[in-house]
Amino acid sequence: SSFRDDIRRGIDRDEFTVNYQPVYNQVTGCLSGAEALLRWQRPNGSWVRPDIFITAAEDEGMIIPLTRHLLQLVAKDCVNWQVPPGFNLGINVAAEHLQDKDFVADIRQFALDVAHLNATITLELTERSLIRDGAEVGRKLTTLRNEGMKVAIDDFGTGHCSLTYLQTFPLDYLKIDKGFVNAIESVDGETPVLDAIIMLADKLALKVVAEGVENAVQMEYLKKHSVMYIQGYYYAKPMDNTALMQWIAQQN
Ligand code: G
Ligand code: G
Ligand code: G
Ligand code: MN
Ligand code: NA
Repeated sequence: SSFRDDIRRGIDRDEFTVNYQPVYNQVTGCLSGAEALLRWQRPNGSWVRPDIFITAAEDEGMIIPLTRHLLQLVAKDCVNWQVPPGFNLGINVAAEHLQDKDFVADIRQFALDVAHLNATITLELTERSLIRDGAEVGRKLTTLRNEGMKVAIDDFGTGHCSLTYLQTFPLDYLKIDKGFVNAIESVDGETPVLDAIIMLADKLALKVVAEGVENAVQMEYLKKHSVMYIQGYYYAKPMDNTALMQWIAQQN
């Protein structure tokens, strides 16, 4: 199909770039890491929305080559980064890639490419597409975790199988979808579903990242409920590599 060819040509013609969204640790008051987010600008200057092209890539068998391309772009970008110790680099991985025989090799190669950073790579798994053969994927994730990588469940609460994921995969972080953060109405109120997710994460000893945090009320609420990591426009928007390097430099 033509989207498939467009993506392939886009890779060949270097139309993809990576934005990075800083994540804040509200306990230390410091930058804790950043999530890599792919961007696509066509030769005519228009941007293709990521939810559109990621879904198309997933549907048309292009998400694995596109993710490999992203890993190469990130490796190039981070050559000159000076990140604080323990910096967390979030990479979104699709179900199809997790199920591919070369997944572990792809991630190991990336880890070697960025080894100079001394960062921790966090693999973000979404529930957009169902993971079949959970036991095999679980073994791959265990292998990578034994080599120092972390695993996050992304967009938690929005997919088909969140609770199954919690039981099947070795996990470190739970990223709460912005829809639940958006439901916060006041600092002292209750947000029942959000509160239940936070309690669940605590029970499972998972660290929590709140996504889509846009204002002070949400930030204060999440602090009050001991959510350690904050990601959203309130702290920082996704930014290009140059802006990220400036952002990191300003932290010290
Ligand atoms: O960045 P927003 O940046 O608009 O991203 C929209 C959606 O696209 C999000 O659900 C995000 O997880 C997904 N996305 C962005 N970059 C990547 C990527 O490199 N790989 C995958 N699999 N998904 C991505
Ligand atoms: O991978 P994931 O679906 O978590 O990607 C994060 C998505 O959320 C990206 O599309 C990113 O641009 C978007 N995003 C990040 N911060 C905010 C925010 O504060 N508000 C909203 N509405 N979207 C955000
Ligand atoms: O001044 P400083 O470099 O700490 O702030 C960097 C960014 O982090 C700013 O955009 C600021 O809005 C956000 N920020 C830092 N700490 C806090 C905090 O404790 N609460 C809130 N609400 N925002 C913070
Ligand atoms: Mn993500
Ligand atoms: Na998410």
